[in-house]
Amino acid sequence: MAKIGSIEKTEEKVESDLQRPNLYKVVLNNDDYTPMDFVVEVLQRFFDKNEQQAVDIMLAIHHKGKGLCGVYPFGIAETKVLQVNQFARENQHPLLCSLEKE
Ligand code: NFA
Repeated sequence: MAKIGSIEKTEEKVESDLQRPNLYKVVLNNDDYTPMDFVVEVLQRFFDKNEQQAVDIMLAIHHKGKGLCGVYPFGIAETKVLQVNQFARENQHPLLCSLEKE
């Protein structure tokens, strides 16, 4: 058993942690009020999508309720969620960005 901080882990778990960082899905959720153009802008600005990719993802969210924007290690995923939700609030839109464990 290896001890990291105060948490005990098996050697196998320590190895797998090193090989594969903990990945999180960043998703956008549909709502009835955020303009489609604003969602497309968010996808281009924060998730490096081109216009066609952004439109496709926005329409998938609009029709299915939510959609995958990207998969990132925890720290980056958390930052994207905070930045997108702040940007939406600054522009008075209810758009919600959230995290899901991979
Ligand atoms: N459903 C929103 C509309 O009809 C558009 C939207 C798409 C909002 C994706 C949030 C996410 N204006």
